[in-house]
Amino acid sequence: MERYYQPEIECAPVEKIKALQDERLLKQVQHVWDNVPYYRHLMEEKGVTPADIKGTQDLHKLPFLTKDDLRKAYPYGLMGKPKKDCVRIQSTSGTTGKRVVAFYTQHDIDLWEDCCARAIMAAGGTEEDVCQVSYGYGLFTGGPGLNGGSHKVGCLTVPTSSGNTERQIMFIQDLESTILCCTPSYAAYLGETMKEMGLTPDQIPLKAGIFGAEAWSEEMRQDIQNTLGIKAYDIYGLTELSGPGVSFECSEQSGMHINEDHFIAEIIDPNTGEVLPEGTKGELVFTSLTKEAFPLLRYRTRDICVLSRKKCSCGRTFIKMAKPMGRSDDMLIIRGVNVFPSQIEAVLLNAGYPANYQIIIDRVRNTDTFDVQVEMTPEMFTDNVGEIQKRQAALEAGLRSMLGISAKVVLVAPKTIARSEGKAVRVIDKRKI
Ligand code: DLL
Repeated sequence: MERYYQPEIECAPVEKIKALQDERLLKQVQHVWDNVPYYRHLMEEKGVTPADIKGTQDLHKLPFLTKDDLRKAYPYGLMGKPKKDCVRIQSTSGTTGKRVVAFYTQHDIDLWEDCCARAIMAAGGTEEDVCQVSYGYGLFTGGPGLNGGSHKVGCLTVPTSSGNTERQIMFIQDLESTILCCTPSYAAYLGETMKEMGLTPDQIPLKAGIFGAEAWSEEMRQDIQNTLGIKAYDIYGLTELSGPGVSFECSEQSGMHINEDHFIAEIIDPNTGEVLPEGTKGELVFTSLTKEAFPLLRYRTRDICVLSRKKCSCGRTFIKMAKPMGRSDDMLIIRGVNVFPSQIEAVLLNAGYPANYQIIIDRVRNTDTFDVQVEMTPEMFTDNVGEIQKRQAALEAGLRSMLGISAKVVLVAPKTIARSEGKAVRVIDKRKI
């Protein structure tokens, strides 16, 4: 039976959701206009005032906000509330330049935790469950968000944070954890380790996993489900918009419902900024409707995906986003061809390899080199050179047909590629451009 945390809104008629969005948008635009001079200035530059925004149909008139704006306004320039009204910050790891620092009032945290509670209940969570939160705690939003959601559902919450794999497994077994929350790459690693310990899926008490914070393929989902003996649910979010729980998967496991009472989603053409019709692939843009302390309007996520309002068997009416196929800034351009790491992952997993790989790109004498290191599983490990070459050639052919360019595949021994306890590092781009 499908379970909901807030069924009155999660399953509301679409017209009711739209009406709520209209009402909240007007309030939010006024709030930003009155309290965020940085964005008011962008609106003035575009010649828009709150009076021009009468509902969601006018959203396209508002200017975009980008990560670059966040950097320029760092740290306090986009706050919608005075510091004295804020109770928390969270922040990104800042691998691509300056960190993003997001602010929260107590009310913002409350709504964020509601969104995470919706995700946990959609994954079957109840107060009977033991929910192990193995996302990092601290500045990263994963741990605090799911921790709050787990409390709201009433699960017994185990805040292990990330890392210390042995201790994670000990708690899963001793406390009989039923729900695991972590990145998909860490879930795969936990699965791999438990398998090595001789544990079969039926000896692992887990029944569901809530995995997100990075792109993962359908093939990787199957892999994790099989090794852990669970149902694996996707969850999406970003620090700028609170953290995990912007959208979440239900029992259908075919895309993530966006919490539309708190966020409006648009898909745009990343090059022109034009709004694209539902069902078209493009860049995801979010407007936060209820956030007080860090109220972002039309924030460009750089995530590439597709929206769909097709009726969902779970009963929820919120629009769904497909698994993001990558970020427009993660997209690699190799020898002029657009390549997403997720495409490479699909080829590898379809051929029976684990999701332990690394893509290494360099430029030698003005030509891009494109190497993919792939780990063999212990079962396929061999030191027969001829056999390895045959397998490498097969993977190279698979990649060529998927991507349209050739890559050099190097098969490496099991456990050679460093495991990640948080987001995996898949790409090493050594080109100096
Ligand atoms: O990763 C928030 C989060 C924590 C989401 C735990 C889910 C679970 P950031 O560190 O700010 O926030 O990174 C946000 O990660 O723009 C996407 O590119 C990527 N991302 C997040 N969830 C998914 C997902 C958190 N389910 C950035 N699939 C986003 C693919 C994801 N990419």
